[in-house]
Formats: sequence, C-alpha cells, structure tokens
Amino acid sequence: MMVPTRRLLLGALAAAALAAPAAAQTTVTITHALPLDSHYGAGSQAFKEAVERLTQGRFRVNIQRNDNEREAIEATQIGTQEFTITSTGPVGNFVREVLVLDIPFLFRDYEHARGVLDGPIGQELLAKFTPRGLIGVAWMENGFRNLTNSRREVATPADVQGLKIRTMENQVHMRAFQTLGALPTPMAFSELVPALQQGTVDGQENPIPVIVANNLNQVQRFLSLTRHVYSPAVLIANPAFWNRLNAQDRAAFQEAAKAAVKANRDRVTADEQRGVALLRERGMTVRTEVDTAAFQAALAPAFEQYNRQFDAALIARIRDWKPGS
Ligand code: EAX
Repeated sequence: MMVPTRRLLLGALAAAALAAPAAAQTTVTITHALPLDSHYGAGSQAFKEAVERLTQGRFRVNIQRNDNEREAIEATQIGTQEFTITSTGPVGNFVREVLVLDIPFLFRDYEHARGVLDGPIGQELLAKFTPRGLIGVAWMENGFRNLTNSRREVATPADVQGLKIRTMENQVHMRAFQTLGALPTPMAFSELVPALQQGTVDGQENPIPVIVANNLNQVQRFLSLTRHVYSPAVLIANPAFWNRLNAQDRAAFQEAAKAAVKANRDRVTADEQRGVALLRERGMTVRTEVDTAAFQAALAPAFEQYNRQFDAALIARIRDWKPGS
C-alpha cells in the first residue's frame, strides 16, 4: 500500500478544513443608557471581553447605547436584543418587588448595598424577574444619587421646596420628592438634558458617575451630596436566548457577568473618589455638607407609606443587614 506523502496529507486536511463549517459565530447585543466611558461601559466592555474569550469567539458581543431604559427592557423582554444594563429606576414597572431597593436612605453605604445585593436577598429579587419574562442575571451598580439644580444651593429640605425635579419613571422616587415639597417630573434619561436646557425642569438627581460621564455640569450649576438613594443597576437577559444556551455557554455568560459587575463597581468607586474635584474643576458649585437627618425626618410620611405599600419585612431585613449576616 502506497504511503501518502506529506503534501497529499496536508492537501486532504486543507480540503477537510474547507469542507468543515466554520464554528458559527453568534452576535449578541447589549445596551445601556450611558457612554462607553462610564461605569456601565466599563461593565459592558468587561462582559464583552470575557464572553468572547470564554466562548472562543463563538459569541460576539455588540455594545450599543440606548438612553431610554424602559424601552431597552421591553426590547430585551421581546427579544430584539439579548441583554441590557439598566438602573432599577424603570424596572419596578416590570418587577414590582424591586421597587423597595429605591427607598431613600435604605442603604447606609456601598458595603451595605453590595452586601445585600450579593447575598440571599439579592438572589431572591433576581428570581422575581423570571415570571415577568425577563432573566435577572446579576446586580450591577449605578451609585448613590445626589441632587443637582440650576436655581440654588441645597442643604436642607426647605431648599428643595418648589423645585421642578426630573425623576426616573419610578413611583418611589416621585413620592419622596412630592413629600419634600418638590415638583417631580418623571422622564426617561434620553429626555433629561433637553428638559434641563429648556428649563422644563430645574434639577435632577443622579450618582456622581452619571453626572461626570454625561457632563451634566454643562446644564446644572449646583450639586449637593444628598446621597438620598442607592441606585442599583441590573444586567438583564432575554429568556429565550438565555434558556437556549447549553450549560457550558451559560456558565461562560455567568462568569462574564461577574467580570462586568467587578469592572462596573471599580469604576463607580474611582468616579466617587475623583468626582467632586473634577466637577468643581468643570465649574460646578458642590455642597458636600447636607442636613441628612432633616431629609430623613421630612421623609417620615413617605417611609410609612412604603411600609404599607411594599414588603415591610423585606425592607427591615435590608435595613438591618450587617456584614457577615
Ligand atoms: O442608569 O435615568 C437615570 O437617571 C439613570 O440613573 C441613568 O439612566 C443611568
């Protein structure tokens, strides 16, 4: 029998390679409301890098910006995109149980918030997404929200009275600002800057990472570090896409989600450290000392309402969380 020459062998392999279908590559889309150079962008890029590496390029991640978070959640629900990173602002309209997370002054600091969301409570709340036609993949972070406006410095609840404040499409936030005597106007993030430029609203509230990433210093003069709400974000997936993944690929996407959470939180921490100085450099008047106790006292009627309206036991579990508990 004739021994095949090396050339014949390589020829056969090349033919076989040409015949074998290239490993099919699937492109998945993830959106978020903020630019790539932001705490959401840091998360989505870490997600992209890990998905493409862990699936040997069988999946490619396409990152897009959609600054209407409610629309992005709907698109993920119906499957015109596979993933979105969104604040919990509009999520309560889809998964009511999540609304408790937006109660003002519920979280003491980042350790408290991250500890609760990374623990059993966080998992319990992620599981509430499934019956609503969404997959809650992982808790990410937007940050502690602070008040900005173009009218006056704010240090006490009295300073908020009568201000027209843009809020997210979130009934918990709207009730809080109504209770403080402000005039809350809910709108999508996509409408915020024009509304501030045209004076439709006087102010808005967002974490320092959002104010920095979107140059809100260009349309707002005063920033007060009210830290009145810890704003979680969440990575959501389309159920049909997620359930179609085999176990190995789903594990790869979950691993990538962990990388996204770490990159996102690290960026929030960095932005919090540099934010005040940077925004002062950009011309904002920043008030770091705010009468938090007075804000909490002024919100007492709202807290009573939240306890009646939502799961009071869950609110207490969150409030009483301690490291290691
Ligand atoms: O999630 O709408 C908001 O103010 C959010 O903080 C922003 O879209 C980032």
